[in-house]
Amino acid sequence: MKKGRIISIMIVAILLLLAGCSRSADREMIAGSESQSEGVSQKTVIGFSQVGAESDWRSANTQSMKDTFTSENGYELIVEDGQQKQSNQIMAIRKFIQQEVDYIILAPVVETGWDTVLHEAKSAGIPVIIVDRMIDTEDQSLYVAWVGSDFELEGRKAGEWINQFLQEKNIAHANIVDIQGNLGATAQIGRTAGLTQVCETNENMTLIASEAADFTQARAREVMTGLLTQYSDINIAYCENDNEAFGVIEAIEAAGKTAGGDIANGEIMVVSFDGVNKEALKDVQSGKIACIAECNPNHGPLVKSTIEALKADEAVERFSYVEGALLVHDNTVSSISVDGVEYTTTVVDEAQIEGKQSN
Ligand code: GZL
Repeated sequence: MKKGRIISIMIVAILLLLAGCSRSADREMIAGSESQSEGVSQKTVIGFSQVGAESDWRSANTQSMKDTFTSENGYELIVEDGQQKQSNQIMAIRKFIQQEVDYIILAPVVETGWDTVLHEAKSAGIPVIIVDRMIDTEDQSLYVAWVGSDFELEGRKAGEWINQFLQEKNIAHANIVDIQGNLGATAQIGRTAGLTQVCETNENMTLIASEAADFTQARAREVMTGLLTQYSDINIAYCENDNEAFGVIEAIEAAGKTAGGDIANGEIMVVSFDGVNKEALKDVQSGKIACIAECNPNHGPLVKSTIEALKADEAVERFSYVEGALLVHDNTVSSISVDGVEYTTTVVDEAQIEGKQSN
């Protein structure tokens, strides 16, 4: 073979080799955010589009996925932080499609607006699992399973606990403000609906105001500060997560009032959701927060069993629920009933606090 031809074949071979390297480099570069595996992966590759890092619950939820989908367990997990913007989450899903991941996990910031991008994932043959909040779609084929909490039940449990507490303390009536999560999130929709349902069926509880605070401490402090100037007769602050409760307590104390259960003597009772960190449970132990409807962030194991079933072509649970307790300051109310189901309360002690993560 002529010398020139050998050289041109070698040049083509080198160019092909470089193209291959740049593709894998592109993949690492496209992955951009955290990928939990080194080098070329023979692993099951998962793209996880997370809402953001707006709360301690969210961080615990992300950690649950990282603890579950490890390289040792045969997975490569790519986590994309949506910073609470749907546009970022849609972009992340498109990256995952481009990277040809094996599965997509989506924790949707809001319920609507997912059909187009999930059709793209479906066309690419990538199964999608929804976690935490729900999506609102006519096309049930756009996702194979959902793992999360029953948020309306959480709200009804917290609302019923308030109702029982008022009766036990012989408090004839209480005015309640609802410090809501980001509007349109399933957790906000459900927790608001649960409280509303209890208020509509019990004359001792009046919902005097509802305002969104996006599940964040800073926004909740601003919202509660405004409500305290608007209303002089707030008895209970119903906070749709613990980070909001921290901000609400700051606002109550800045206004020279006390966060506590002694409503009859002017204290403002704080009720909250999540219960994932030590600070929140210490506030329950001190009485600054009277009750937390726990929301379990540990979705990883249930999502993993769903993916393992899919890999083995086995039947998949379409909806899997994680359970949560009612964490309380004292046993004024030892149990509540919702739809005929009894839920006992758990008085927070050092053991529960030790078991939680630090902020
Ligand atoms: C609940 C989750 C909520 C948490 C908040 O499952 O969607 O979002 O309660 C978080 O802390 O921001």
